[in-house]
Amino acid sequence: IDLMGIWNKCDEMLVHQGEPYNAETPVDALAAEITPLDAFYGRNHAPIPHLDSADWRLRVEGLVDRPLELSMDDLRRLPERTVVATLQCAGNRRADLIEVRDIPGQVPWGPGAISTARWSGVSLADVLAKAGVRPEAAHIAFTGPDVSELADPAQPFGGSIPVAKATSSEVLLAWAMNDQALPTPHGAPLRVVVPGWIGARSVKWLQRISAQAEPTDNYFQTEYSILPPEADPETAGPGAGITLGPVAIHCAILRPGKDAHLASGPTEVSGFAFAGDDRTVARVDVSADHGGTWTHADLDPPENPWMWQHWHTTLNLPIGEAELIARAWDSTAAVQTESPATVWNPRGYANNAAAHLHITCHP
Ligand code: MTE
Ligand code: MO
Repeated sequence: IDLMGIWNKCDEMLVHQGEPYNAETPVDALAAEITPLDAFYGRNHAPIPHLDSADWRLRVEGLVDRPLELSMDDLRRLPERTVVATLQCAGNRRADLIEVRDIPGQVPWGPGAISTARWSGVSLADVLAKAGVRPEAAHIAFTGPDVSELADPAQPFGGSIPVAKATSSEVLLAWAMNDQALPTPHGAPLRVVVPGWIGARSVKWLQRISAQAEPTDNYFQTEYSILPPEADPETAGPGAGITLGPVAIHCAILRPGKDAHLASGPTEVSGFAFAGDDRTVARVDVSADHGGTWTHADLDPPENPWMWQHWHTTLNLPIGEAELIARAWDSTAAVQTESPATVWNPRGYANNAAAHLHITCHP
């Protein structure tokens, strides 16, 4: 069957680019615990490849005792695992950084380059155990087939994670999303899902896993890094930045909407927060007076550490213009920084500044 054919995009997607396809999840879907498949954000660096799952093979090689070549049938003989996990692009909320200073050539993501699915497949740890990862291996590298024009030199998309994360129970090689076959745009027949880490490490259309002593030298491994503000991303070398791994605590205000006009008085304010890595969200504070006073929002309890948590509260809004601010704390007491200016970086990654929202209230 042609999976692309049965994959419908929700009409409300905020499409930043058609080719490569880059689109963010609309607000209604961000407010749901599990994102419907047709509204799950899409982040691509090259045209979406169409792989025939019958001929497809996964190679497992490098510092392993038993190199493997596995078909989908081979993989399906391993125990099936399911993890509900939020996936978030490192470029999420870049638009707020662009307001501080322009970031040319990068997708101006709002708060919707994030979604949550129920992922099913095999545990990466089980596949690595079959291959026998040697003690000298410290990193597990993933490679897909899609060659991006951005990569220099030209090479397929890839990334790596440390062995400790790769052998944790939450990292999956997934063939299903929300109990349906993984759609082609999301990586069919098989993708990596690295819960709590930036989306770029969850390599789609996975073809090769390699155990190695060092992180991968794939272009995208260090492209996804935080450069110092004065660095020129065109000339910065691979070692110039802080390579991104775990997501940092952040939140978004979903309702009211940006620049909304509404009646003054008691108003429901809601959104989500995502802690990243193996942390949970501990508290979300919301202010309508520039941080003079804060209200603690009602926060959904964590179902597992890999998921976002939604929150809501009621604020008494005065007549006139107002700015709502929301800031989240995680279970290690890390809190979001106040201003996007603090975290501005030349490629516009990992914006975890507090959420700011301008509204106007009428009598
Ligand atoms: N895998 C491949 N092969 N090619 C890609 O361009 N994009 C990465 C990651 N895996 C990418 C990839 C990035 S940056 C993100 S944020 C997620 O996939 C997005 O996954 P989605 O499109 O299923 O939402
Ligand atoms: Mo991403």
